[in-house]
Amino acid sequence: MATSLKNLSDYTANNFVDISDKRFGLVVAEWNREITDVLAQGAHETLLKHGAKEENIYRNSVPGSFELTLGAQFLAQHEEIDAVICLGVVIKGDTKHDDYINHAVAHGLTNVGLKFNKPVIFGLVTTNNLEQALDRAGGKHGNKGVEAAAAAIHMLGF
Ligand code: RBF
Repeated sequence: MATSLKNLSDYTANNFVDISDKRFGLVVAEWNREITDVLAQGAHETLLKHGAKEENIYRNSVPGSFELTLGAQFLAQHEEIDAVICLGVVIKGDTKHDDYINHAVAHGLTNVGLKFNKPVIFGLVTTNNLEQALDRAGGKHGNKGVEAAAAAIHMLGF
């Protein structure tokens, strides 16, 4: 489904489990920081809104989205972390860097989740331009950080 047809108001909290004792790792890329900060804020607020405790949310930054995978692994390997939420913004440029980064992160995060058997959420906003990224970080297409947090809570109830 195109992201334009789905935004943060779409997620349903009906089946959310009690997360008051769950511990969350947030891994946030510093590239495009003005945008990733908004994603992180959305994720953080969503976790609190659904019952997570402030002291159970561990935020870490990585230089760029490519490093989200290793950052996720550093957190996921700790038994006390229940879910990891990875947030980054990759904007298409003149070269194919975006393709390489996006595919590497998608595969990497999939592997970390499978290796540690816990939710590792792909909150990577991949866009053609800055405007599309802003639209997805508190703009007209919602905040993908909110949706990433909702996905983590959903998966904890699996
Ligand atoms: N990281 C991002 O999170 N978003 C980007 O849009 C982004 N663009 C990049 C473009 C180029 C040409 C390069 C070399 C790196 C870029 N990075 C970006 C950084 C990348 O994720 C990583 O931090 C560095 O390549 C160091 O491993």
